[in-house]
Amino acid sequence: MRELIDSANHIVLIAHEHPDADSLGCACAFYSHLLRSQKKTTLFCATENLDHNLSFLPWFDKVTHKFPSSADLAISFDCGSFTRLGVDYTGILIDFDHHISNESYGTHNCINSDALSTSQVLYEWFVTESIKINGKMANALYAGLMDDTGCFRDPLCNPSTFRMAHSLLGLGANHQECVNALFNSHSLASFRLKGEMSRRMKLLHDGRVALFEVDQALLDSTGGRLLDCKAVVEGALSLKTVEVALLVAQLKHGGVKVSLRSNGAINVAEILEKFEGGGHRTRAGARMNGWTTREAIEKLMDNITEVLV
Ligand SMILES: [Mn+2]
Repeated sequence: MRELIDSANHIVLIAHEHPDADSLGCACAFYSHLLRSQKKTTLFCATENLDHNLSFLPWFDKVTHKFPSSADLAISFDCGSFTRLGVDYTGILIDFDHHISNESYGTHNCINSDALSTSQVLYEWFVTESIKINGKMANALYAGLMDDTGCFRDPLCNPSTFRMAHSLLGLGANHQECVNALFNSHSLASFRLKGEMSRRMKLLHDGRVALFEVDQALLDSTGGRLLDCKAVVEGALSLKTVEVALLVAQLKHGGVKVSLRSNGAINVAEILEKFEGGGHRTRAGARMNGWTTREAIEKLMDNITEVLV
């Protein structure tokens, strides 16, 4: 893989559509790394309106939404499936990822589904390859780890998670900047949305399942975004009895977006794989085109009920 990178003339680094700090952070970290080689490099993301909370990531302003035709190597970060790239690229592709559901769509794949973030996969690759991690790279990788572990609250956090965090902080990652941007900067709209979603939350199966149904009217009346809903769903896991939290959100142009979170007891990626979704044991998502929220809730609850022992 190192040879591929060394011999390429124009490398494109791809963050997935609607990127989070893990995907974009990795791409930015790799961009910082390649800048030292003075190689032609493009930072690409198909989504035009990036989440402004991510603007603290290094080289955020360098992200372009037009895929360069002269690229002879692409590297994708945190894209669990080929469609998440948001571009029909057919050349040589290196795929760095940690999704269990990843189907190894790259021509070269660097996937570790035990890693809690793609930034962990990338960090370990940098270490193996003896690539020096500068302060900008450290901050971007730390942001990815923090985001994907829910600010280190994921029950799967383990000694290697904290060893990596410790090392990155030593290399110049800024904890305060990352935590403020990723976890302490809510919009008023998201706050209002949280209140309304909490009020409407349904507890099922003796409180073991928290169900959130979100329609367009709720998003419109609060001004909240789909992205804001996910944090609310994750928060429901802090309720003592809740093992699984389910969000079914109506999409503007039809179909529904599903997010499923678990406290680790149940593998939610397995459930959503049946609906062409995927993710991780504790966090998974799916887009169900052509489904109404009613139908989706019914079918998903059937599947959840089956695995609740
Ligand atoms: Mn990730």
